[in-house]
Amino acid sequence: MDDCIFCKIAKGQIPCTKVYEDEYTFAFKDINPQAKQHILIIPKEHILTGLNDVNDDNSYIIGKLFYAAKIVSEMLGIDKSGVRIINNTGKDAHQSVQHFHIHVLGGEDMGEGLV
Ligand code: DGP
Repeated sequence: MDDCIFCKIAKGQIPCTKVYEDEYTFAFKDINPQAKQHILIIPKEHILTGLNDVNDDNSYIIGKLFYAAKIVSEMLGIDKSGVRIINNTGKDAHQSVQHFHIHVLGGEDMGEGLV
């Protein structure tokens, strides 16, 4: 996807604070952090836009993203204290970037609001 900001980040065409990458995933700090630690984890390839695109063939990528979230949480030392993982899909969730991503938040008590 030529005009996708997250594709450009994963390809190194737009600078970011990279935290981790493997064969399938790329993780970097959110530009507008909502917690002390706020990492975005994306598939390197633009396979999915949102949850509505997930199917039997591509659902393995969700597991890869969560596995990367576990590794990143350990790297940042927030795995023991707890993390919150969020995916925004669509208008009501205010998804702003149409390249599937999960938010990994932690490093502080995030309260009981929003699940
Ligand atoms: P969402 O609302 O789930 O689509 O969240 C998209 C997130 O992406 C939002 O928290 C801000 C972040 N973001 C948008 N553009 C950039 C960027 O250029 N660099 C970084 N690091 N994060 C970005």
